[in-house]
Amino acid sequence: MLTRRELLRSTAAGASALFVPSFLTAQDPKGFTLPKLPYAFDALEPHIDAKTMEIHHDRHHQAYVDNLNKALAKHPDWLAKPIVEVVRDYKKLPPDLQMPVRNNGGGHLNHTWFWQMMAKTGAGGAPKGELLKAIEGSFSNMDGFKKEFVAAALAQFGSGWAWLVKGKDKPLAIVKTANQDNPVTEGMTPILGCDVWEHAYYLKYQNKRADYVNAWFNVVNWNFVADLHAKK
Ligand code: MN3
Repeated sequence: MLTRRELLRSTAAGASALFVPSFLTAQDPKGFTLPKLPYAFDALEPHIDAKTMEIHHDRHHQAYVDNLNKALAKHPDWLAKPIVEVVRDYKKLPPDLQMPVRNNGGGHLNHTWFWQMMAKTGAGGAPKGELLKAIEGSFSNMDGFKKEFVAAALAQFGSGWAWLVKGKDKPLAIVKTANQDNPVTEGMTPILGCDVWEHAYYLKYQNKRADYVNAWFNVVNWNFVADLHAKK
């Protein structure tokens, strides 16, 4: 369970308060490391298959970590920053480093978050209380929310992510980002994200992205999402 994790206010968040889990703010000064998956590779079966999880975590995520460390090798001050700040502030880097850090830092941030946003099949709970109220306030009901989320996931041409973020006008909003961009770069706070790169689903779902996203809803860690949502 992730509910015990302390959520920290990011100190350099600027105007808008940004809450991120402590596993995204703790940082080893020697560089970034691949976090352990919080469940077994086959924990999300039958919705997400074990082989996909193994390749996704051990190879894709590892590659983002390795390439990020390589890109920042000559910038120890950046290597020591929490990943969420690296991604939020990458435009302050020298121009030749911005793209590799945007892509690989985003990849590391997004996947570190993504693993926690899912839970073993049957263990993720369901939206309730304040979170459910916020979802209903922004999307009428759960079905309306899911429909809009799946539509955003399908509308992302090529690789990217669909996100549920704390909205400015409405309690919650859905946005999509290309490649490994994260809404934190635009000052938004994501509380749920779905990886719609083909590497996240192709082995089992091939070109059927909608089937993947609908199945993925079965392994969402709503307890974790509620934790993120509860932080003001
Ligand atoms: Mn991925």
